Amino acid sequence: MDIDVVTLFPAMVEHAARVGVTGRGIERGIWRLACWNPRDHATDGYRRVDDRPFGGGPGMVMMAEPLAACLQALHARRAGAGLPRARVLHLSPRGALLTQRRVAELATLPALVLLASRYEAVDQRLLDTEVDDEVSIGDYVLSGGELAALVLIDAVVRLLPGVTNDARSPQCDSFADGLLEGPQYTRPEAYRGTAVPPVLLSGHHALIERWRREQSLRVTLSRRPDLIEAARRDGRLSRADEAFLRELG
Ligand code: 4F9
Repeated sequence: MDIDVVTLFPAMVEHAARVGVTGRGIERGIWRLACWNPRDHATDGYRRVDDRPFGGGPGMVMMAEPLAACLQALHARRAGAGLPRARVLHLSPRGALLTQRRVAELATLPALVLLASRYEAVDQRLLDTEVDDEVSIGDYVLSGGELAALVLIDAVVRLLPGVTNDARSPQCDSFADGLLEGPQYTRPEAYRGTAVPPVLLSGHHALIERWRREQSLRVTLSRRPDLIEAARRDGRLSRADEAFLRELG
C-alpha cells in the first residue's frame, strides 16, 4: 500500500510511522510512506499557507491553492508511474467516526492520501473539490490532523498481510469480532498472592476457548453493552453465548 500524507510537519509523521510495527512494515516493503509539505507549494515568496477567514472571526484558514498544488504533485507522481488515482481522506472532527470495519475496508485499498490540516480550518472549496471523505478518530479537537493520520496509518498498516509476525493476531483483536478482549495472563503463575485462572493451565484447548469467549462476553457486557446489542442484531452470538449472558443476568 502507498500512503501519502500532506502535512506542515512531515518530520512528525515520518518519525512516528518508522517506529514499531508500522516501521517494520516499511522495512519489509509492505507499505510505502511519502510526506508532502504544502509550504513547498505556496504561491508567494513567504511560503504562506494560511490566511484570515473571510467574514472575520478567530483563527486562521488553510488556503486552497498550496494544498491543491501539493495534491496535484502527488497525484501526478502516481499517474506518471501508471498507477490509479488514490483516495483522499481529510482527518477532521467533522468526518465519519473511524471504526475497525472502516479500517479493514481502507486496508484493502492500494493507496491512500491523508490530508492532515492545521489551524482552525481548511478552505471549503479545497475540501469540496479535492477530498473524497472526511474521517474523525473521535469527538475531540486536536491541534492538527497529524496524530489522527498516524492513528489511521497504525490501524490500517497492522492489518496488511506480512506486517505482524502472527498472521492470526489482527483477527483476534478487540473489535475484530465486535467484542472486547477478555483478560490475558503470563508468568509467574502466582503474582502477589493471585493465581492465574486454572483453566488456562489445563491444556484443554476447547475449554480454554470457551472460557475466553465468556470472558470476552463478560467484559463487553459490563463496559460496552451497545456492542453486545450490535453482535446480537448481526447474529454473531451463538446459543451458548446467549445462555452465558443470561447467566450473567
Ligand atoms: C481529526 C480530531 C480527526 C479528531 C484535526 C484538529 C481531528 C482534528 N479526529 N482536530 N485537527
